[in-house]
Amino acid sequence: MKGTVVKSTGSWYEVRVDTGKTINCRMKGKIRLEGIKETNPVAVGDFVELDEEGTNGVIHSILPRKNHLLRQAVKKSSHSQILAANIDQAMLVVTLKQPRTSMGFIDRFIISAEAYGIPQVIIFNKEDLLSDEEKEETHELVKLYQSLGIPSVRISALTDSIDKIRQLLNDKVTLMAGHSGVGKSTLLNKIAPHLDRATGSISDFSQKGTHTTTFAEMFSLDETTSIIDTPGVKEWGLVDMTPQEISDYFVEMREIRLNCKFSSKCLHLQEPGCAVRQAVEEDRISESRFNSYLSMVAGEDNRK
Ligand SMILES: Nc1nc2c(ncn2[C@@H]2O[C@H](COP(=O)(O)OP(=O)(O)O)[C@@H](O)[C@H]2O)c(=O)[nH]1
Ligand SMILES: [Mg+2]
Ligand SMILES: [Zn+2]
Repeated sequence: MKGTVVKSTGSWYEVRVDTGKTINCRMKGKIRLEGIKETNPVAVGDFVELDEEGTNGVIHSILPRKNHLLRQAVKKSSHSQILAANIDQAMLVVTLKQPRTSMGFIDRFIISAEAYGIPQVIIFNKEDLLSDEEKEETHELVKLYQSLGIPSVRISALTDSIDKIRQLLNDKVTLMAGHSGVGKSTLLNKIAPHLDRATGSISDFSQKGTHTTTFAEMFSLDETTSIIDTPGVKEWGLVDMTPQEISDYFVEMREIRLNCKFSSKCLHLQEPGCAVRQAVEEDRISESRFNSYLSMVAGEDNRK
């Protein structure tokens, strides 16, 4: 039988098979995937082959992946985590308040997804909590990311209609990620009330280690639309990228960097005749994006 992994606890996997039924599975021995160091790297979204064993199942192979999204933990640099596999887009939920998501975090997420060829979407949530000034700031950020070709929406999951978001999800498998407490489960509940996902109280997420969503889990919204709710991530590190690659993944630099005097080698730091820095000065590249770029190239550890 073949199926899709819809939930993984690390030792047990829920697999949805063609009949629509979900089977609890374990892994048979150690399965390796080409190009991946870890053994048993099964993630939500993986297509697997399994045998039924009584009421449970045994996964005996993982089918080749279209893609996956990998996150590097910062403290233990050898530790990376596959958030999900075979996804059509990565939706980052962020907030300017309670808890504020940093620009660096947003850009590291965007660059990582870009590196895996996964289109991105950004949801700026909790609009209802913002001052006029903060609303203006969000508006500017939405404009910025839209101009980079990334659909971006501001919303209050508590008070607004989520029609705009539902449309972005249609006919796709979407991974939803973000800090704990930004409102992922609240959004999901609004999109699919029957799911009744547990959500955290405002005081919960500020307490270290409290996560209402413990494991990634995929839900189907209709026959061709699924969404994956993930546990909150505190930090987002880049996986093995050279400065050249990083500058490639900043879409707004791609063309401009060809005009740098030492175009193939320019890292846009102090090199003479740098077209990228010129573009920043002329506001054709946003300063906040360029700052994110600089901190990534410097390998800085401000990855919160
Ligand atoms: N004021 C306000 N609170 C929200 C909004 N969205 C979510 N929350 C609250 O934020 C807290 C965390 O939400 P939750 O969905 O559990 O976040 P998750 O950790 O990303 O899944 C809960 O108390 C929600 O009620 C919003 O748009 N506005
Ligand atoms: Mg949650
Ligand atoms: Zn340059």
